[in-house]
Amino acid sequence: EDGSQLWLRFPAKNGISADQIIAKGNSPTLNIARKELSSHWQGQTVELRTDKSLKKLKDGYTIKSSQNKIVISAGKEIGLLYGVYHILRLQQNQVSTLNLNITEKPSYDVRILNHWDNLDGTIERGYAGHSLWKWEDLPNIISPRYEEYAWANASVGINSVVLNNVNASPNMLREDYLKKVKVLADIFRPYGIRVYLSVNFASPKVLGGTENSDPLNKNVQKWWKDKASEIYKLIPDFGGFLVKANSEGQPGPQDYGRTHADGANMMADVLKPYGGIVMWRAFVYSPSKDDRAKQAYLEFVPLDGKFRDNVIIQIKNGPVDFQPREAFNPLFGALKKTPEMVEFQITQEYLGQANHLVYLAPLFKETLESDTYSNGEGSTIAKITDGTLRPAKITAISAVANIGEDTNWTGHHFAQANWYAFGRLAWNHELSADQIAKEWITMTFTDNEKFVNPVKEMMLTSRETAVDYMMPLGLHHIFAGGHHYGPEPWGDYKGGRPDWSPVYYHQADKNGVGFDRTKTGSDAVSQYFPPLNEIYGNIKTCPENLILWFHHVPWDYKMKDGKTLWEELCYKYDSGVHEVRDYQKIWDQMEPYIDEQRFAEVQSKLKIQSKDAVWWKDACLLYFQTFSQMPIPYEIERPVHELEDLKKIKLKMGHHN
Ligand code: BDP
Repeated sequence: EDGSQLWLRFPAKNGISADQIIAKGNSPTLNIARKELSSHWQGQTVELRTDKSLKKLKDGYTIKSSQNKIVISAGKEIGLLYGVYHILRLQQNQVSTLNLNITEKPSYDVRILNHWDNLDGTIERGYAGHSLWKWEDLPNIISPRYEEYAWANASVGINSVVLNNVNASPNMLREDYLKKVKVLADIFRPYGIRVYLSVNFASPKVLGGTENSDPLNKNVQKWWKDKASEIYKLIPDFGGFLVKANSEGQPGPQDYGRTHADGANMMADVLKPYGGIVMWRAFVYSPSKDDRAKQAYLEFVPLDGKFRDNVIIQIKNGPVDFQPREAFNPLFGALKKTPEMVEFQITQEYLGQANHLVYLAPLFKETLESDTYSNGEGSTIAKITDGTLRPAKITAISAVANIGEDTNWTGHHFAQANWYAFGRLAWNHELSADQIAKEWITMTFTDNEKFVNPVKEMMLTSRETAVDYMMPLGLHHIFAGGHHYGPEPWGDYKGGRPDWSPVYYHQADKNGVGFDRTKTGSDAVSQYFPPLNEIYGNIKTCPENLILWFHHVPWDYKMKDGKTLWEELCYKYDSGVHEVRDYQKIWDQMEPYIDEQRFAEVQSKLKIQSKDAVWWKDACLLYFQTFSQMPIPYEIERPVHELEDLKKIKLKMGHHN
């Protein structure tokens, strides 16, 4: 049992016979649906019907069943395939399919994974081995995993992928690479998956020899126009471009005194005739200016209304960078006339990478359910991005993938759940983290309740646990520089970028700790709609789980439970450690219910996580204690490290950016 089968584990015996599958047509997508049924479906006869009147359901479908027959109807063939996965999921979850009356319509049109894969096979922030895409072998040699990958995505409704890193090599758009991309697109197409590419803004100059890459330069525009036509000849359903521009050293329109809108629109215009879109990232910040958490808003709000209708602004869930917990990004809801989409990170760059068990659905839900108040109460990020509050031509949701060539795809067996959860929420953002966890556990391991219940509990609490042992109470970005794995709250990159230094984010001194983002501080609170600006801006009303995000809080500040801030911090770190210890106890009792290999692999990862939790606790408490000068409460586990030793660890691991 190596985990390679993901959640796609079906009964060993065959499914229904060919005469129990009623479907007209022979398209590749329909044939996959037939194959799934005849290999895995063990219930009634299934009829698949395309029905033009169901076009309004987009990729959705209806399922109606009786004792003898299930009818799946959809406006498009891909909806039929999704319907087939739906009934297979019910079968795997032991749900009766005798009396179904289901209508499904996806929450988002574009449900997209962003791969941060480089052309040399490495993956930026990838922890599951090298890239799945074998660029050297393509277009001639075809890995069987391309189709398995498409299969897994289709089974949860993911319908789009960006193949390459947002820090994009211009070579991605070279003719030879496009021919390789075409092969992948052809394999993915029957599974309903469209291919997109990250593009480097300087491509015209680098590849085409234009004098610059100024978006208003006619030669540059022509280069992109020709490139688009070349791409669409190879890949007629090509999805479009993802662009990281003028961010962390990447080229962009500002290099030529142009705006993000100028850059995005130039690309949007060349893609428009083919139905392509531009996902333009709002992740922009520079060291010289304001509070990093404010910069995306400052940059994009003045451009609202200036973008073409096939541009969508892709916004990370938080305003800093995929931290264990951030306030939501205030740009959500602030653009009134420009479509917005969320970018989540499935790969656990800041959450213990492939070593820690952290189930991310609660984090995704926290963002989607955050009320921005942009159009009054109830203006959740889900409703802003899914078209409910902002009628949009296209709606989308994205996440940075955690997939690599490791046998189990994601490094940690439980990291598969995060890929699964993203897909399920992209399809239906109203599903609960609980339901998704239950489905996933049942499909991936066993339906035995003695396993499902405790493991689900562990998953559901795991994100908060990681917050507790890494950065509770709104602390953020106190990671070791470069790799972002362990703690480095003392990090102060003098001569480097202050906005990459942990000390910039926690601001600890003898009075207290935390980033003052109130009116008298950086005033990031003003970027939130009322009443949130007031709620966050007032230390008395600010939620305590974000208090150090918005306030510089005195060490002896009284928290709601009567403890001082310092004590509260100590207890939080300590409870994080205890929670992971509890996971070890839970997991060890799970041995009888599952296979040896996965049991042992998860067990050994939990040991690492436990040690890391202690490492985090000791590093942060011993370091912050040098400012607070207060004792660590005696009920709490004593540190087992010396601060000076912990500080040396960073030298061993080094910095790469
Ligand atoms: C940060 C990563 C960096 C990415 C960047 C981005 O550390 O590797 O390139 O975000 O999203 O999280 O562009």
